[in-house]
Amino acid sequence: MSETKRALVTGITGQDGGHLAELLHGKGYEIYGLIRGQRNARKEALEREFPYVRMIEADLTDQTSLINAVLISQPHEVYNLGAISHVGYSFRNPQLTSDITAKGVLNLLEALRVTGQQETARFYQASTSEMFGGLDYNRPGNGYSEESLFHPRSPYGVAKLYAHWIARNYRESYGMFVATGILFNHEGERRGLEFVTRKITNAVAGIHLGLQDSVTLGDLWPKRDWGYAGDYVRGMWQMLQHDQPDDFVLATGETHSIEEFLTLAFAEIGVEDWSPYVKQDEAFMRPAEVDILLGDPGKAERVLGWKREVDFPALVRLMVKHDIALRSGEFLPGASER
Ligand code: NAP
Ligand code: F7E
Repeated sequence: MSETKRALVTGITGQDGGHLAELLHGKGYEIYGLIRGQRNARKEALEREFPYVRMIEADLTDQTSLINAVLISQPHEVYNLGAISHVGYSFRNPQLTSDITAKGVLNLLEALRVTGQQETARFYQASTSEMFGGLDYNRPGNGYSEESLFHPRSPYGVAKLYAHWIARNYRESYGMFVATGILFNHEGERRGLEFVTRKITNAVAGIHLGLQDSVTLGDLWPKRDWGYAGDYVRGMWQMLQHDQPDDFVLATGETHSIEEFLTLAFAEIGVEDWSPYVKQDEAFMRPAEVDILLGDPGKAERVLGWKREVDFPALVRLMVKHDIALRSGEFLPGASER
């Protein structure tokens, strides 16, 4: 009988962590999730939703706690999803971003190395399309690939580029099985309310239910390659099952503006002209913007057999429907616990 696989997941309380926990549980893994802070607001929700996840108190900035996490979990697979992941926040908190999103990766790789687990544990690093930056000169017509030039445009993007290269460096230096997934934007029911797609679908639901009048956003022209998070965590897992550690882009190969997202989201509640409901405020604009992101997932499709299942209209629809159902509960007693 084969040994049960053990996975250690950082960022288990985040969007991708939730989807990944479900996927790994379905595959029979023993799952260990990092939980930080002396009173993490998401801990109880996590315990309720994923009773099978074994939580380990640790923080990506605390080397000792990471060594402890590795010793407790003895992982076959490590998924490093933990990060300051909000681009706007990273401009306001650049040093914290670099401590967690950049150096935190080094801390985790070192925890594996000093505990002698670099040979048995396969490592997934959550890299990002924000490393490309979307400027004219490095923008290929058919989308960014694993070979494209990097030019990050935010403290987040810069921190992720360090993380990407230190992860690759451990693969080259110590022969570790380190895979990097260069993931384009992926969204869904678990997306944080601070990201534009969920901010919109949450507001559309609120407007539909008479709970709010409008939503205030930043720039509406930027374009993103938006996919569904459930499809993307499947790709992460596939990268760690492949016979060679490698770098893979996951994307849809389509790009859409925020205006297009607004149009589809409001259409779900029967509103054709969304302009009366959308305000703009400079507070939500960034010192440097990434104008357009478009990815080429050809390598992941060919080598891993990865394929996204949810397209752009289906993504918007599922998010609006989910938020209408969720916010309908605001009328009920106990709704403030949401
Ligand atoms: P998310 O929802 O923002 O989750 C981030 C996670 O990081 C949370 O669980 C958070 O825990 C954890 N974290 C923050 N600081 C930490 C620290 N000091 N120590 C340990 N954990 C810490 O992000 P996501 O959308 O799931 O994304 C997962 C990963 O993929 C991130 O690394 C992100 O940068 C990257 N990525 C995301 C996308 C996307 O479109 N979603 C695309 C490309 C790459 P708390 O609950 O304690 O705050
Ligand atoms: O912004 C614009 C904003 O914050 C998308 C992260 O998961 O994907 C994500 O980063 C666009 C930007 O995502 C608002 O200026 C307008 O042009 O939803 P976002 P992001 O910055 O693309 C990448 C791949 C990651 O790796 C990141 O971790 O929308 N925008 N108005 C707004 N954005 C926000 N958040 N809020 C607004 O009100």
